[in-house]
Amino acid sequence: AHSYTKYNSWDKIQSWISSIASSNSNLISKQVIGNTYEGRPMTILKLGRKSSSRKPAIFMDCGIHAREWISPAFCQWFVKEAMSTYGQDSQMTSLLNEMDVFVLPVFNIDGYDYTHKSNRMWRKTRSRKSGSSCIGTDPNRNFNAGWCTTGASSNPCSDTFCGYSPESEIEVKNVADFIRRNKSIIKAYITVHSYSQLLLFPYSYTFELAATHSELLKVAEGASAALRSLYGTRYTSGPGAATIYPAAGGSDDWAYDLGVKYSYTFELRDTGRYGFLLPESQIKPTCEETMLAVKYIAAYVQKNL
Ligand code: 0X9
Ligand code: ZN
Repeated sequence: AHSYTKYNSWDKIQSWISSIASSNSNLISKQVIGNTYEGRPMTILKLGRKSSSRKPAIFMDCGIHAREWISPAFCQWFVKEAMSTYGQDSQMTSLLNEMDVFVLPVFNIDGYDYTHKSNRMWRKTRSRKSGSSCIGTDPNRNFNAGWCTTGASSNPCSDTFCGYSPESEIEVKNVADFIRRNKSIIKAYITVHSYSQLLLFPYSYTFELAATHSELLKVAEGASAALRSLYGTRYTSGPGAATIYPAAGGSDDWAYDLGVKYSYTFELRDTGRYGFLLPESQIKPTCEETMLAVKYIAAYVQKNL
């Protein structure tokens, strides 16, 4: 059965998506933005009080990289918490009254499924192209942001393969199309990865500072402090290139350059003891502390609409 404190398979997450949406039909609507390479539906949950006017929104995705299991676990936790605290917690109530939150629980579904069935350490998508026997593209190297200029590989066998062209991956194209279509209402972009305990923001494709660097840093430091207040978990914040490594083609840089002013990449627990194999006993504390950081960013965005 589905559990918020376990790493659920894609099949369980898929039925969870249907059931949480139907049991909260006042606050959740579902939208399929396309299918993955292997044909699985990519479903976005829109959380928010129904409104006749188009509300400003936050977009959040989890599971860009297949093996980072704590990430989809967080998106599921976020949706659950949003539903159970709406009407109780004043910040969540106000957030969902005034804004919508688009949640894509698993971005790279084919890869995620593959990590459950065949290779736990798989990172990329599962697409194939004639001419190479190697499988998959790194979806976080496939966005059109300095594409394949640094920290990415043009070798299809590499784990950081940038793909044959920007948005060559159908999953990337589906998400980019959705964000472009909703560009006027999307005020923040949050993407959840693991591991390293970092809160990153643009840029990663260049060492140049973003035009709004100081504001991005200030919000990241506030969010990290909120996160740390619960269990003392330390996060480092900063621009991707200088904080982790230069790497082009990432979703955060792409969304920022499109005009989404608040664009963040979380790298959740831990710092390497377990790495991608974070024990299930850490799902609850990790999700609880991360909620505080995401809510901090959301509150800031809401206040500055
Ligand atoms: O390399 C990545 O894609 C991310 N780290 S991970 O270990 N989860 O693979 C960091 C992404 C930072 N942002 C960009 N490179 N744009
Ligand atoms: Zn990742």
